[in-house]
Amino acid sequence: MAYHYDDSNIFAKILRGEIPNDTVAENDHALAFRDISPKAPTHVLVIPKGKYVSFDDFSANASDAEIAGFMRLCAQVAASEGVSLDGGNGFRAITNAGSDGVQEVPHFHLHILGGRNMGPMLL
Ligand code: DGP
Repeated sequence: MAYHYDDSNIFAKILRGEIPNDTVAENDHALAFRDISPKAPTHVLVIPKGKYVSFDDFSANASDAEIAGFMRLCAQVAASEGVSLDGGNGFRAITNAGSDGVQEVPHFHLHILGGRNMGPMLL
C-alpha cells in the first residue's frame, strides 16, 4: 500500500518557507531546526526535504543519496551541538511513527536530544 503524504502538515509548510523556523543546518537533502517545545538543552529535529510520511516510508522509498544526506546532517548536528561522541557526552536519536508511535507531525523526522542525561528509555 502506498504511503499518503499530506502537503498541509506543519513541516511541509516550514520546507516551503510559509512559517519560520530556527534552522541549525541544511544540505541538499535535509533540514535541521530546533524543536518548538524542547525536551532537553539540545532538541533538534532533522527532516528530509522529500515528501516522506515516516521512518518506514523514508527507509523504503528514499534514494541512497537522500538517506546518506539525511544521516550525514544528523551527525553534523550532533557534532555542532557538542553532543557527539567525538568530544561530547552523547545524545538520543528517536523517531515516532504512526498512531502507536504517537507521531504528531506526518513528515518523517528524527529528534536529536542531548545536553543532559536522557534517563532510561520509556517502554
Ligand atoms: P512527533 O511527536 O515525533 O511528531 O514530534 C513532533 C515535534 O514537532 C514536537 O516535538 C513539537 C515539534 N513541532 C510541532 N510544531 C512545530 C513547529 O511549528 N515548529 C517547530 N520548530 N517544531 C514544531
